[in-house]
This record gives sequence, structure tokens and C-alpha cells, in this order.
Amino acid sequence: MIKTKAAIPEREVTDQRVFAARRAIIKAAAGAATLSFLPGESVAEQKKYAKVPIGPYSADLKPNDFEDVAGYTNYYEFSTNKTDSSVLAQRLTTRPWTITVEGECEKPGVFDLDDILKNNPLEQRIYRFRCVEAWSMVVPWIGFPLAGLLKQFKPTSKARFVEFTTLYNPFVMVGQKSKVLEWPYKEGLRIDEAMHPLTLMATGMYDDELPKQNGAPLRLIVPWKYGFKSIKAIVKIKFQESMPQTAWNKSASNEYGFYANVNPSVPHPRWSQSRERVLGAGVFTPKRATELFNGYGSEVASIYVGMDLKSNF
Ligand SMILES: Nc1nc2c(c(=O)[nH]1)N[C@H]1C(S)=C(S)[C@@H](COP(=O)(O)O)O[C@H]1N2
Ligand SMILES: [Mo]
Repeated sequence: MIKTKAAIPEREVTDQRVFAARRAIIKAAAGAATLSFLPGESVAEQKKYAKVPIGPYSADLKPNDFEDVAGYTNYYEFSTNKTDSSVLAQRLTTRPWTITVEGECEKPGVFDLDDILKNNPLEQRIYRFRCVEAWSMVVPWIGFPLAGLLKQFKPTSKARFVEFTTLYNPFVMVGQKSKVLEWPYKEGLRIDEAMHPLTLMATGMYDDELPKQNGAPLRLIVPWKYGFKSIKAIVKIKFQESMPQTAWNKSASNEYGFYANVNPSVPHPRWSQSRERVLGAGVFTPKRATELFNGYGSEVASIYVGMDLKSNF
């Protein structure tokens, strides 16, 4: 189980945060020399979100190196290749950026992202992240709880699910010219999952803005679910009564369920989910045992009581 900040003394949290931040800065600077997509900034320069406080749900874990996370991305709008997508995504323009809110809510509309960011205080959350492809990492995200944002739109009693949609622009997102998925990419959550305090809207990582390849300017982070639920470059949020149709579920419903809760005892039809390769670990490092709900069971298991996690995968 992941230890949250509440369980560790403040002094240790501070030390850990300073350590993580320093490490991120050094690594980002080192990465800038070798990876062309990184901004050419000096070590002394202040990161945009360096002063964002650590949130109560942040885990006491050592983050991956920045380049592990920024240099190996799943972003099919640009490419199915994890290093190509990191380069191609630099073409995306992330400002101005609007989010359309519609469906079962009293206050729908089109909102500017910078206004949303003014009304939703940011915090840092270090979370484990587990891709369905059986690799994992630990990332210090910068974001705000999705629950607080959704409440601002006053969902009605018919809002049982929330659907999220990624930008569609095949001129920039060149991967959208291929039919590898049905575009635009869509994801969804049950309303109680969307309102869960662990569910984060991220706009940054490693004390700075999100790199474009990691989903800038705004992405979802649902740490107890497989990574494909954590949709990038969100332009639309829709409250609805019926379960959303998601891009991956449409492409292969027997492989990618709507819930997609991390579960080592439910294998993917083509591979086991019992272990995971930790990004950045050497080839001789044994794989890590995958945890039910990615280690967040004490926080989320109660919302699935009575649900068959095997058939509702
Ligand atoms: N719009 C969009 N969101 C997406 C994806 C994608 O291809 N398009 N890939 C998903 C998958 S499979 C994973 S594992 C994570 C990867 O996030 P990262 O690239 O920041 O590590 O993003 C998810 N969100
Ligand atoms: Mo993934």
C-alpha cells in the first residue's frame, strides 16, 4: 500500500520534496543537452510551479527521472512510437485553450483554461502510474482535484458518468490520419470515480508545465487505473446518464474494459498483468509486483464493493 503524506512527519516530506525538486532540475538540465524537445533553460532558472505545495494525497515515493517520463510517451494522436510521439507533440499549440462543458449539469459553457486554473489551486501529487502494457513509473504531477472543478458546473442527479474528449486536429496531430483508434480519443469515469479525491486534473509535472507529449495543457490522472484512462489534451467534459464509449474499449472491448482498474489477477488476453517493468530500472532489476488498484486499494476499494472486478474489468 502506498503511504500518503499524512503518515509521514512533515520534516521528511520537506526533505523528500527538496530532494525530488533538485533532482528534477538537474535531470531536466542534463536532458536538455541530449533531447531536442526540452526547453534550453539554465539550471538556475525557476520552474513555473516550483512553489506549488505538496498535496495531502501525495505518496512518499521517489519519482522517476524526468527524461524517463518525458522521453517515452503513449500519445497515438502523434505516433504509436513512444519516442517519436515525444518529438512530434511539440507541434501542438496549448494556448489559448478552451474546455467545453456540456450535458447533465446546470452550468455548462465554454471555459478558458487559464480561468479554470485561477479558480482551482494547484498542488503537487506524487503518484504511481501503471500502463496496461505492463510498465510503470512514479511521477510528481502538478494539478488540482477533478471533484472541485466538476462541482463548479453543478452536475444534475442524472449525471452518472463523465466523458472526456481529446482535441481533434489531424493537421497537427498527424497520428489522427491513421485509423489506429477512433478519433477523437475519448475516456470516461463513473461520477463517483470522477469525484474521488485521488482523481487529478494535471497541468504540470516536475515543478513545471506539462511537456506537450505528456498531455499539455490539461490531462486526467486516475492513479488506480491503467494509464489509458488518463486522457491527454482535454477539450471537452460531458456529464451523462449512460456509460461513455471509450476509444480503447471500442477498438478492443475484450482487452480494454471501461473500468480498467489495475488488477494483477486479471491478465490482459495477450499478457500477464502480475508484474511491471519500472521505467529507468536497469535490465537486471527484477520486475515489480503489480498491486491491486495500483496500491491505492485503501482509498478506492470501497467504491467497488459488490462489483465483480473480473467481469467488470
Ligand atoms: N489523448 C490521448 N490520451 C492518452 C493516450 C493517447 O494515446 N492519447 N495514451 C494513454 C496511455 S495508453 C497511457 S499509458 C498514458 C501515457 O501517459 P504518458 O505518455 O504521459 O506517460 O496516456 C494515456 N492518455
Ligand atoms: Mo498505456
